[in-house]
Amino acid sequence: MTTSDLRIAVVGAGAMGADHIKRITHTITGASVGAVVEPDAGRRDAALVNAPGAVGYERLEDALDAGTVDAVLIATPGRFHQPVLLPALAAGLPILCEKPLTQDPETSWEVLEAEQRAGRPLIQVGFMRRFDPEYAQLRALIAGGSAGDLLLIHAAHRNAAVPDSYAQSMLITDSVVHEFDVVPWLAGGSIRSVEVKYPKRNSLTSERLREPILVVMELDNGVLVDVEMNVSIQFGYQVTTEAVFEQGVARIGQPSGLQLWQDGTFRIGEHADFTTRFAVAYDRQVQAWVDAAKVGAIAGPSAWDGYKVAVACRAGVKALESSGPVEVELPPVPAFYADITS
Ligand code: ISE
Repeated sequence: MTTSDLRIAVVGAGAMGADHIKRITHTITGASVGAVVEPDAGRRDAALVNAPGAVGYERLEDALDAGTVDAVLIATPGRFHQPVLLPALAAGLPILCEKPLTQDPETSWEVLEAEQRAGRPLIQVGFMRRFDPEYAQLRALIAGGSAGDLLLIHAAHRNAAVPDSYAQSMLITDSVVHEFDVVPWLAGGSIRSVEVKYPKRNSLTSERLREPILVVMELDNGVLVDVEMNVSIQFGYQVTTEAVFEQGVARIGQPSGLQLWQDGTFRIGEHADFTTRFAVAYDRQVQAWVDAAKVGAIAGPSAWDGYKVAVACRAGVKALESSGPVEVELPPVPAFYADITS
């Protein structure tokens, strides 16, 4: 820690919070963990081992009262985001909020209002895929037009398994939520409608789930996107994208690393989960946020981006239960966000 370090309160010390704590302590520069806010004492103590000098709290308000926090990283489950966002905004602190911004458009809108009262953009939403080098390359290819216009995208989002707490609606709100952010960022335009189709059910999935699902998004620039969302694929974690242009095809997210030919077979490793698949993206995201926070800015998806995704998620959840496309209707972007929207 140096005196110019941004002192971060990490709120939530579950898998993602613990991962960010290690990242802040060991990988990125210019920041340190000043507080770990977690009601579960066991988790809090385990997380504090990787946060030398940090103090543990049960509530964010107590950490804020101590006056030793410069910024807040929110890594609680999504349903707790709003109650943490509001005091952090009232304290005028920079915030990195894991996805989703909140659970629904109404509470996300309340967060937008609170941020506007704070007077400047304070929230960056943790849609980390925007910081993945291959996603950035694909975005540049699309924008540059060297392969012609983008026509359609095939995406696959595959998890080996999900925890017992994962409900059917979370196929959209916890998983496809990433595509709802990253696809418009890649392809330009915004989502006009969302449709969900059900292929044959995977008999290995949990009884409470009906999946995989195929999500079809129509963008207002004519680009069509299909996402295979799969949360019991068993073999590992895989997020791939194939973009089809007028004059070519581009792919990202292919397995990389050691390739092995042996005993008449060819093998290459695959990720087990998102913490390794997107490790570089998470590192770059948190570093960019820290650097920007120090100069009073954000460096990634804004709260307005989070709001737009909340609206798309509402349509997506409705589409899980209906046939045909569900429209996505957004209000006009508030002036406050007009210049920082992606
Ligand atoms: C998880 O919460 C994530 O955010 C991962 O990136 C996603 O792939 C996974 O499906 C979600 O459950």
